[in-house]
Amino acid sequence: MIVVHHLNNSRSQRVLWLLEELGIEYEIKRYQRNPKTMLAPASLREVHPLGKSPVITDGALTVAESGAIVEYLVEHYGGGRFVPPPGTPERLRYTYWLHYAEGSAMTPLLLKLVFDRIAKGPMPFFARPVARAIARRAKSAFIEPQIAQHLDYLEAELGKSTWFAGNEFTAADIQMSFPLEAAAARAGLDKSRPKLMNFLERIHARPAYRRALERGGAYELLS
Ligand SMILES: N[C@@H](CCC(=O)N[C@@H](CS)C(=O)NCC(=O)O)C(=O)O
Repeated sequence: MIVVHHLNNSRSQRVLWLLEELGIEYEIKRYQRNPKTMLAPASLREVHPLGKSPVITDGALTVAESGAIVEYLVEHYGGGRFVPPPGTPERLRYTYWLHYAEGSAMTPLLLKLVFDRIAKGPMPFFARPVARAIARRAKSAFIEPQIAQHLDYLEAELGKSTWFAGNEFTAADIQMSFPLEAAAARAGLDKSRPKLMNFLERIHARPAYRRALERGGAYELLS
């Protein structure tokens, strides 16, 4: 039996969604973030040394890192579904988006989250104006232009095909959902990029996405 070690408000939601799309049985073991630090509890390190979410166990096997989990589940339980056939241009695009989501898109989004927190976090009153000025400068000079460049690129890519890897929905769309949801929640993705907003609407309407939310619990996007 597959067990999803599920941290509240996390990327693990994507794994629940994929499992629902695949229609296979799984269990959820829940972990709660520390409300102050937002870090996962130490008990998650008993599953995998990094103690990050998502992580799954399948019998004796432990698989961490969302891209690797997606590949594992599609390969072992997909029966050819949610992945383009090997050797096709769509398959290469699929692999690209599977890596891009965490390897490229999440970097500036995470930096934005960190600098937003620095500016708002507790500190001596005399340090606050300096910390705020540094955070503002880092965001305006580097982070926000980077996010805008990624979002423009993604908007253009979704002008070429219905889904990220081609005209069929694949697990790469599931993997891409997190950076786009994070961008909509806290990094300015809005209706000025209609193809991306339409992508979000389409995924949110999928019955499997809704079932995953029901089982995992509504989530708020953090990191
Ligand atoms: N690239 C990793 C990122 C894993 C990650 O950072 N997960 C966050 C939740 S979305 C986490 O576990 N945060 C809590 C912590 O770092 O303690 C993946 O895609 O699996």
